[in-house]
Amino acid sequence: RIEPHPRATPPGQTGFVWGASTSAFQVEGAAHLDGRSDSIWDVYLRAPGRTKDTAETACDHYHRYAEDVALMRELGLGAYRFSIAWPRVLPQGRGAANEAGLAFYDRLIDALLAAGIEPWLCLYHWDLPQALDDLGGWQNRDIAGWFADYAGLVARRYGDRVKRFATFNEPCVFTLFGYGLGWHAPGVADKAALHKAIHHVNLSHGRAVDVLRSDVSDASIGAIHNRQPCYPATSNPADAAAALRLAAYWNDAFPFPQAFACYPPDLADAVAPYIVPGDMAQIARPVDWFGLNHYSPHYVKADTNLIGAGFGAAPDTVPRSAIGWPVVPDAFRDTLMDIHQRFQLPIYVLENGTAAADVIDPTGHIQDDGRISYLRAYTAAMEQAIRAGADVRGYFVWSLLDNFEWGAGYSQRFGIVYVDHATQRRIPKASARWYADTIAARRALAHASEPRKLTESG
Ligand code: GBH
Repeated sequence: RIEPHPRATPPGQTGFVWGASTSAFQVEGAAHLDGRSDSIWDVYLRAPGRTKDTAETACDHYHRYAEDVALMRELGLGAYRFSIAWPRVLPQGRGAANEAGLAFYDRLIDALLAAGIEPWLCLYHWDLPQALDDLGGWQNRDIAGWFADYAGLVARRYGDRVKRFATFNEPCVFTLFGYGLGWHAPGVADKAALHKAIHHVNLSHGRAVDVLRSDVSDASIGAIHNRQPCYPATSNPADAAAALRLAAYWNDAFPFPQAFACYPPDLADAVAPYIVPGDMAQIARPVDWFGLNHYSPHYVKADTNLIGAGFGAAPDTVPRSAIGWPVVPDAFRDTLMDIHQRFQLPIYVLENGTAAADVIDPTGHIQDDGRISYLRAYTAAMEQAIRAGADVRGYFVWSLLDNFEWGAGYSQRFGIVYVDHATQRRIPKASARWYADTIAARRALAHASEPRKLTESG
């Protein structure tokens, strides 16, 4: 299956795609409009002790999508990655489709195409219909069939206009945080739940790949994985062992079976009870690219939690962003090289970015120097990886808009466009201008280096 790939396309060369990403739950709002039902995140956020913020309105993208597409066009984006809210198009998760919900994505996709922006559609960015969680959610093996049916509905509805499909966003984060550590919806912290969820998500991925292949001609399909080096926080051997354990979950629980039809050795025994003959081949369907989300490396310490590894323990010498995440561009370059070596697929960076201190100056401009220097350093690291042979074909910044940052609510701003959450006013930050200029400069470079067409006069 693994074919040698043509050498890397340097960014700027025609074909390299520059874009921005969002997800349905984080931007859409209209949480109970036009027939959308609760997702597990709506329910999770209502429980005591969570952030007081809600995603009921979020960025009101459901109503302001046209304005947002116009902004993307102004910035010169070549592509926009969004996700479909499963509870909007299938309120019960399965069975009857909701025409009003489906029609929203028709409007969005048509607006993108009219603006010359390629839609990248992600099927699952964490907002499982609550109705399916009531039946066991990702712990119930039947979900592979429900997910395949949902994928088919989306493929048949939009596949005439959308060709880029991602099955899952960061399967490791929502399984480990949602079923293992209890930090994300649905808030379960249980070893068996985690391992069932891991296997059923992998199975659902493979089933969806088959459906997308058969229902969409020329589909270009991948999954989006978070991957980052897991460094021991100290030279203590217990931390070194914890770092290896975390890496098995964090980096390999999904990409490894999806590429090689087996679980990483550290996980194999734990997942084995849930595997039925035929599953591993069903999971490892060929895909067209590797989607990477990357922000920073992990610094890991031994812990008493169910995987024996805790993170967020970066030594004081490591530079950090406004929210304390380590800023280590070399780790991004290394991650890209590692993916290239192991998986030998074209790579799309589908999330990279940072929260930063956004300062409104007296003229109303928003200065976010921290974000600009982060993006500058990280795109430079990507270019180093490309020069070293990694087949990176696109870069999408997280995020287009300041949006609902899960457990942190609206307290963290990742957008290159500022959103005043009280008025919904959008104000492009200095980083948006920087990104637009960067894209334009790379495009100009690409066109200048293209072989000139011979005219009739020669
Ligand atoms: C992505 O998750 C999501 O896909 C996206 O929805 C989200 O808005 C975006 O990133 C920004 O968070 O231990 O201090 O080093 C990323 C999830 C981020 C989870 C880094 C673990 C560790 C921080 N990961 N985090 S730290």
